[in-house]
Amino acid sequence: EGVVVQEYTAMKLRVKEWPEAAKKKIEGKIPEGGNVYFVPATLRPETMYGQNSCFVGPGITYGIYEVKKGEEYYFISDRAARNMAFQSIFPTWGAFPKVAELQGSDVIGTIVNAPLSIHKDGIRILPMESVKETKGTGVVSCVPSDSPDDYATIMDLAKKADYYHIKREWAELEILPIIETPSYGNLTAKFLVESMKINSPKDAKQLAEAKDLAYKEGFYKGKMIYGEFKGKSVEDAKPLVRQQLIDAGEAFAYAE
Ligand code: A2H
Repeated sequence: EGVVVQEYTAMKLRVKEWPEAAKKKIEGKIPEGGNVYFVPATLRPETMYGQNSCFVGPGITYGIYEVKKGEEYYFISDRAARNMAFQSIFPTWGAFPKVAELQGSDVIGTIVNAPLSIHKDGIRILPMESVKETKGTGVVSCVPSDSPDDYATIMDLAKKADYYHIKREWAELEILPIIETPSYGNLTAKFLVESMKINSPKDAKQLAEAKDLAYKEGFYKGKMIYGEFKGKSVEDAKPLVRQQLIDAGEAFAYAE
């Protein structure tokens, strides 16, 4: 990746309800009243209205790290924790206090509260095989309107719910249009996945191409059709949504 620095927006998705497998592993490790947050890293904060779930890699090892003693904990990859330790995100420079260790597969089905999402009762943590351990926080927000990877994954999860050990209704959700583009309409990811005949989240090469097209069209030609910045260009809305989330304490800057 060389010298390019990615400026992510790290979102804070507060846990409302753990599944049994996760409960066993965190028992006695998070004090009464302590909040755990899943922290997806995104380059598209302006799409966060459309979060309908959040992905982890089922085979990836994650940690829960203490950010504010007894109060605030982050669920992220160990690699992300090491980076965050040097970005003044944890209380002590260079230290990353790990209080629990879990596999992605342990947390499938967790219900979290996602800032800005239209799903006010919460969204589910779901598995995504293509999550890379080496990027971001290892946690990815699912926005199927604008991310071809997310769209292909959520379709596959709904189709093969039993295989993935999830309930079909966790993945079979309405897709909210957020951004209008001249070439791909208001559901860019769906348009590209269908027109490029991408059949599976494993079509990595085609998905990379679709992701590139979606990103460029969205950023340079997209217009917001949902949310507080409706009517503005994506280019103008992006930093505004980001700042609003950060000011509200619902996100923070994370670079790598
Ligand atoms: B983006 P870049 Cl709507 N493994 O957020 C796989 N993908 C990851 C990841 C990981 N460990 N960490 C982050 N990502 C995804 C939203 C979004 C994103 C939309 C459209 C495009 C898009 C909702 N998912 O990304 O390789 C995250 O998905 C396309 C650029 O660092 C993050 O932003 O350039 C993006 O990839 C970061 O990708």
